[in-house]
Amino acid sequence: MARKKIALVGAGQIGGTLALLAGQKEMGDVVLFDIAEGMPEGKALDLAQASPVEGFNAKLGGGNDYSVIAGADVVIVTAGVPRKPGMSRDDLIGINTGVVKTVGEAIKTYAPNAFVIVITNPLDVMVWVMQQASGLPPERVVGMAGVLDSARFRYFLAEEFGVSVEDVTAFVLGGHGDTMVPLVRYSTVAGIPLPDLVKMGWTTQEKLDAIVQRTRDGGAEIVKLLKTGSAFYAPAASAIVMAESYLKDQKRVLPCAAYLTGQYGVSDMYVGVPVVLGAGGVEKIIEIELSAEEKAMFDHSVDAVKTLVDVVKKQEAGKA
Ligand code: A3D
Repeated sequence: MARKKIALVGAGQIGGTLALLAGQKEMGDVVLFDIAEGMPEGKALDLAQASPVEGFNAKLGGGNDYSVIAGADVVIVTAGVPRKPGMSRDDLIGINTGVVKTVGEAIKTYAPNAFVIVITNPLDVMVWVMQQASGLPPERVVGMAGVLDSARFRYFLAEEFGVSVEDVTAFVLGGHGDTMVPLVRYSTVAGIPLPDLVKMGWTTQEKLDAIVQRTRDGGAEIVKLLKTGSAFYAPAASAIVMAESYLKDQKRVLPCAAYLTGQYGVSDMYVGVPVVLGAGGVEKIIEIELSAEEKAMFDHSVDAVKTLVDVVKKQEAGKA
């Protein structure tokens, strides 16, 4: 059986880490595309030279011509610019919309059968732009944010409770940004919901509220420390889990930015919701019942995404 092909569009901090992880996990052959001359080839060669040491079999290559992504089974998109300290994700919309549109058109030409995972910010809008530009069916175009946001939540909770990260599950809904909605009643330590753990005296409501806020600000905390860019190890690991679920038809239940057609009262937009990811891409969108307070937070988050989608629509109308 031929190896799968994973194309990484954008070979920067996240793209390079994606290539390493995809190689180490033997998910398939990897190609890196970037506009920076020599850089994707350089990273591919460096990683290929790590393969005998690490003991993985994967062909790695790269280039500045979109034809390198031809026939890819999975395309992960990080092309664009990341945040600098003091910038919000939304500040990136002007530059990154044009970049993602170009990438979408290239995917339409060279890899129309791929499963596409978008990481470029502002996430929920960029994945919408990608679907429009590529014309791929919405179930094969998703955005990575929820896996990362819930991983941050899980890590902070595991630290607070002094337990393994593996035994903490977390549930995050809504857009990727300051309005994301961490759902505490669906987040657990070994199946025990967080509100019960407060009742049991394992933590306090104040501490839990602080962790929720730290999760919302998780990206900004890292931007502030790094000074020259944004997080890349955990974002790459999160997208790899999504790619693996698709390639191996694992049917994992993961929070992803998915195209909604009426679920949660939202239409024609990408927002973070739990989905089943398998060989068919987004095979099912899981719609849970929200309390009035949760629904209000979710709607606020959706409004924030909608405002940005409208900005893009206006930009495009201005160009027409
Ligand atoms: P960085 O290391 O700058 O890599 C981006 C790469 O894109 C660079 O190598 C650029 O040369 C390349 N690039 C720029 N324009 C184009 C183009 N037109 N075509 C192809 N490649 C191009 O950034 P990064 O890897 O740290 O981050 C990439 C993106 O991910 C940014 O938009 C971040 O904001 C975003 N990000 C999202 C999350 C989410 O959770 C959604 C988390 C972290 C970062």
